[in-house]
Amino acid sequence: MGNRRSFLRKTIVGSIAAGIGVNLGQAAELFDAHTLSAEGGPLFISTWNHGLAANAEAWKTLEAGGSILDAVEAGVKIPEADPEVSSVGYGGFPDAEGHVTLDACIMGPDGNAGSVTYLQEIMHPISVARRVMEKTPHVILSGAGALKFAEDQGFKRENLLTDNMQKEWEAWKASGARYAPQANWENHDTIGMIGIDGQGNIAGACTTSGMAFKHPGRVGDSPIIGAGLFVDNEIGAATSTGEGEAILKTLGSFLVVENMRNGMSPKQACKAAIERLTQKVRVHPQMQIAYIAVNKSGQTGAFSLRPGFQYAIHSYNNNKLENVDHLMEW
Ligand code: SD4
Repeated sequence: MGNRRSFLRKTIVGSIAAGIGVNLGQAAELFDAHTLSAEGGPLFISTWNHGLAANAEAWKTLEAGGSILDAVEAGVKIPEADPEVSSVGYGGFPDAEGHVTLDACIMGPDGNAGSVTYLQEIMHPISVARRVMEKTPHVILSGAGALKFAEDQGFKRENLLTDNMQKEWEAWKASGARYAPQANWENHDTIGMIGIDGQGNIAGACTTSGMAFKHPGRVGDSPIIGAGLFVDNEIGAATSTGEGEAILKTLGSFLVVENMRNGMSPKQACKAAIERLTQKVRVHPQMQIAYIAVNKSGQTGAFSLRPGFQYAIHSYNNNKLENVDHLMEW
């Protein structure tokens, strides 16, 4: 972030504190609340509570001089490598045959994008997606081809199925092995992150192990540009979490960005995309869907189909979880 903005912020926060008799922390909060939307970033938002650690890492990366693309990649690598996060990367729920299969995509301010689907044995699918974007003329590589590309690029093959997940899978098999979409798993699921830097450049990343016990070969919304993530550097960006099939059928993240292009705020845009989904797709009792979005001026917003979804917002000195309004009850 620019030194000029950082200097200005310090000066203004000092004056606010002196002028209205609050401490520096309170003044900083006031400043951030009232200037981010006017001046844009830096700002990171991420889905679910695992977004807090991801945002913190993204912020650190940007502060150390990384690009906004570097920042979102570094951010989502935190839950990818965390065995306790059961919905992303290492330690994620396996498919019906006990294999952890990963989907991820990344999109930059220049409109370039890369993606991997059905990738196995690689800890950081987001980094492979970035290589697809930067090193190939393609957007998506899948399955065995994506794995071969990753190995050619120097990524190491690793076992991503933890003992805990092996037990979960065995218990699921023993219980009759019926697939049922499950959302809001311990308040974390797919991580989708959007970042906007001090110059207003926007990038996004989305990575997941997909729905637990899914059919082998199944690919969700998360690695599909326009469904799980979409960035338009002139307008804003959106990313999604929840039952990928419904998001795919309505191209949800693209729709949110188009709604913002047509004048809606990020929250209105997310709400309208959830409403569209309920008109076009059969909504079953376990379905959860959520979108988060940022517009070019750094306003954020989110909306979910059902209660329980939260997103993490990181602005200056402040990384917090925000509750999100929903359309219908469970
Ligand atoms: C998927 N959207 O694969 C992802 C997973 C998820 O709640 O977010 N589940 O469909």
